[in-house]
Amino acid sequence: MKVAVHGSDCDGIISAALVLLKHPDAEIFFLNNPRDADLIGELLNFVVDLPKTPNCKVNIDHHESNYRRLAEEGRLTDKDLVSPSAPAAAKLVAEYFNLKGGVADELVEMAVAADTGKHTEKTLKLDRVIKLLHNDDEGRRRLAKLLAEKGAAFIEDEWFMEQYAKLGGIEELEEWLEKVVDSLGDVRGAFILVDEVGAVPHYAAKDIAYKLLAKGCNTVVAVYASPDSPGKVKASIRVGEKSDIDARVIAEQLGGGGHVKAAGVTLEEKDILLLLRYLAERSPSRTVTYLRLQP
Ligand SMILES: [Mn+2]
Repeated sequence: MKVAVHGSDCDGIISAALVLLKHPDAEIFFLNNPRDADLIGELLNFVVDLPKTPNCKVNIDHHESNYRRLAEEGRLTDKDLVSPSAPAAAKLVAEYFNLKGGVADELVEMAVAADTGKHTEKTLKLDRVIKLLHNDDEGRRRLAKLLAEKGAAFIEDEWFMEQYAKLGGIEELEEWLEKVVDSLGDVRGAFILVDEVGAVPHYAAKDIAYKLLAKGCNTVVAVYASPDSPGKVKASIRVGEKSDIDARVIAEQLGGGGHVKAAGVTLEEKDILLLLRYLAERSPSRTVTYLRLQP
């Protein structure tokens, strides 16, 4: 049993955990970049939360872009479970393997929260550790196994707490971000792009976005450097609950992708200006705020 999952976010790792519930000995490939899915030379039983590869038997995914491409190219078969209306790939994995109740439900709930812009303190912690382990496949497998065993109680696991402690300085960072957000005053309905390059580590890059959304922002974009894309920057687009902005459409304008409430794109730093313009075009006040965090 060989399975490829998206390796750098909650939904992907939780999907791996659900696969392990059903097939504890499955070999899992963790991919940071969805585009790498094509490069795996081996025959894969399942490709999850990633675009369908020519070498896969079953594709389980919820990305609109993947669905559209597969439909256009006639590559979708009745073995696949590709449903853009699903809030998380993990939900489809649970459905596929008929995993219900207990740990499986807890896992699906966390994946849905993460992929629909409703991160909780718990899923944010999980997300940070996933980012910390971004090139450590053994660590990611251990994390997926831990999730399969303990569900939402992963947070009290000793090994998990050890990993979390490696993040170092995260409390001070959170305090600073909290202060920055408070200093902005009323941000209800605002469109804000936060330039965190060099100032906030990649594993905490989206935190300020969630803090701003909680204060009523319409759309927040966090721009940061990531070890996954040297020489470029990543932009994570997050959209508030009541907003009718589609994060995916904005990301796709620049070659990225994702979902309605959460999408992302990798950019040349100079293209931040372009992104600012696309945001201003959609903003009812016709403005976007550029917020630079200085290290
Ligand atoms: Mn997903």
